[in-house]
Amino acid sequence: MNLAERLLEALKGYGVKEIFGIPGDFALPLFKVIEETNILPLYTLSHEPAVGFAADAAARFHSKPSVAAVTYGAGAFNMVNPVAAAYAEKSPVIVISGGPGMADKSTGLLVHHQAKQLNSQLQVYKEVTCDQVILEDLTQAPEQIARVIRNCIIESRPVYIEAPRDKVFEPCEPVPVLPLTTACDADALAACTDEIIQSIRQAQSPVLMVGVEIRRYDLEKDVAILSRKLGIPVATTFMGKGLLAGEAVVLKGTYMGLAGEQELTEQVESSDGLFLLGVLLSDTNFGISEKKIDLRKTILACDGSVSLGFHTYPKIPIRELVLALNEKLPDKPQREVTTFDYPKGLDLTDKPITPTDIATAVNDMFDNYGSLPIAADMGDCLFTAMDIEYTELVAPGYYATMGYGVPSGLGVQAATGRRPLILVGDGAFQMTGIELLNCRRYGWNPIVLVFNNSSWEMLRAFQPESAFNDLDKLDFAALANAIGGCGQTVKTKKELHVALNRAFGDESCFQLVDISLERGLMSNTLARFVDGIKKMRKTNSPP
Ligand code: S1T
Ligand code: MG
Repeated sequence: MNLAERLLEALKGYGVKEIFGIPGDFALPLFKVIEETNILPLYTLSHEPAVGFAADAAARFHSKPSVAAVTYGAGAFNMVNPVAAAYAEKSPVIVISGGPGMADKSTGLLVHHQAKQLNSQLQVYKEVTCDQVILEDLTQAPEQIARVIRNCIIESRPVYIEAPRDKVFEPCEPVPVLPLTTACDADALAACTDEIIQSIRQAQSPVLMVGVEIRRYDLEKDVAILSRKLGIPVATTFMGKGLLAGEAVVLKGTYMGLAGEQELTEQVESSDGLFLLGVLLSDTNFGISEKKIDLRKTILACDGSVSLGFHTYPKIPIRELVLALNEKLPDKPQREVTTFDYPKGLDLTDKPITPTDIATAVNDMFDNYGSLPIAADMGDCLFTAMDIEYTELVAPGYYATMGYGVPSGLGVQAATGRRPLILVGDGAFQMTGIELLNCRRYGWNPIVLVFNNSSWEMLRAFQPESAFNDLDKLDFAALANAIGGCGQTVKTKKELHVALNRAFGDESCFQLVDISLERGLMSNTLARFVDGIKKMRKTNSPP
């Protein structure tokens, strides 16, 4: 078998289920093998940022790596931002790039698609991946491929593999299967779990806050068991909204500091036993805490270590930690499972629509048709999603890049076969919304809600005096009809309800509802978030 076949065989063996990509001359041999062997399905999209976002979302849903395959130079550089987003949010994307072969490198001429140097691309990708390799020596390639894929899984971060085009068809040995467990000192693990259990038992008001790592390491069921054994309330971070969906836990909601539900904010910030499990300490998770959370009083398990107060247990992987805690803790009777109320029952009037009406209307649809997994872009659509009933959600909650919504929704449907609900602002839709033209080829039928306020509203909230936040009022419904979907424009609450009913009821193609919103309107959550940020900036600004 040749290098490409061995690589594909290994990817499949380590749990990869699909490849997203766009070929180019440096990658044509690789894509030829991908297509002709069909070891893994290939989904080509229209622009490389979408390839990266789709693979990111697929990886988040699988809790296993997904592949973004591109050509050298123009393709790979186009995808740096999505891979940076995946790195920041710990999504295991495997970047595979075609590359120049020896013949290309020895002409003495500048190679097309080359930037500064031939290895400039590798240098750039070193900044947004946890491991990298250029497969130049096929005697080493099997071990190199195994090492890089394993690191992608263990660290739950992107990795970079460059396959020179003159190597793809060369014979190659099988890629070894490496163990995916990581060394964990048993005594340290025992001491760490004892200390965690003791500090939670001594606390008056312990709270378990879960973050994205419990999904990345496929631990949601184990963490649900842990929360029941600990018998303490659970909250998610902003990034972690949607975690534990469907699990029987005492879930109090999503912590958002000043922008969140006051009672939960108080419960988290006054806790004397806050257990942050798989939580990234990002500004979007904790940037607008009403009271500074004293991290010295918290237990933080993330990135392979556990900190309690002023001391840290290094090399305690989160999987081993959760399983050891569950092993030690006795079962407890299941307490009531809290369900928190979301806005429902949209009033069907001819009044204009507000962002929170959209959440209400979606909640009404979920009651009638069942809930859908949600892919949200950056903008008020993501803050509005906080008012939508608890379901699985992929969104750039920390890295906060626009352009994520539509491609990630396509990635969710490719990865899971489930119809996604995509929430996207008009500004973000202009970046990657056109990727919907790929739906017909693959039979994808997402429901896309465009928050059309003809504005970069989130920016206007911080800098209202800037006219550049005014966007043109575009007809996205007409665009949808032109590229194989069904588009509807709505201006009133009643029209919104009718259009959503039609969209949820029609699975024949992708459905786009172009929702007219007035400029200057924000969801309740975004309004509180903006106030919180402004308050923090005022407090922290020099006198
Ligand atoms: N470019 C990219 C790729 N990502 C970004 N996050 C930004 C720029 C900055 C930015 C925001 S929010 C925002 C921009 C330009 C406006 C979003 O407009 P739209 O999609 O219409 O949503 P809404 O009208 O609800 O704001 C964040 C703060 O960085
Ligand atoms: Mg907008």
